[in-house]
Amino acid sequence: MEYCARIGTYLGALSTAVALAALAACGGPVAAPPAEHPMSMPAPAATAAVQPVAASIVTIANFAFSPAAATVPVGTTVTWSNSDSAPHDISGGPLHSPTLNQGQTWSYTFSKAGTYSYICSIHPYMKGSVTVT
Ligand SMILES: [Cu+2]
Repeated sequence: MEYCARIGTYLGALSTAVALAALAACGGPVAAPPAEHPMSMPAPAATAAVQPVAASIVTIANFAFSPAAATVPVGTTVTWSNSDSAPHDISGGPLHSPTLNQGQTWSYTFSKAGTYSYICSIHPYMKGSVTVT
């Protein structure tokens, strides 16, 4: 097992998955993975952070809000504009727009700081947020 232990040490610098695979191949007990292994793999797309964009106009196009994460100062009126031929709305928390057809807009004035998450209730996979600071 000395060989295997040495291999494990060398592989410690590599990804946890590779190190564990090598150790498992030796037939020995599999060590617990390190608590942290920074940069070992890219973040999954599902949890990738959306970069907030300072914007008071949110365009709805191709079944997505753009920017998906907008930031505005308190007191800003944000306007959503639907460019799609499909109808969309803005729904979440205090945000309750009517259905917007192509070319229609809807505005909401944010008077309190906070993060406001919303969806299109017609297409709930469409997600957006406005962070008011
Ligand atoms: Cu929609």
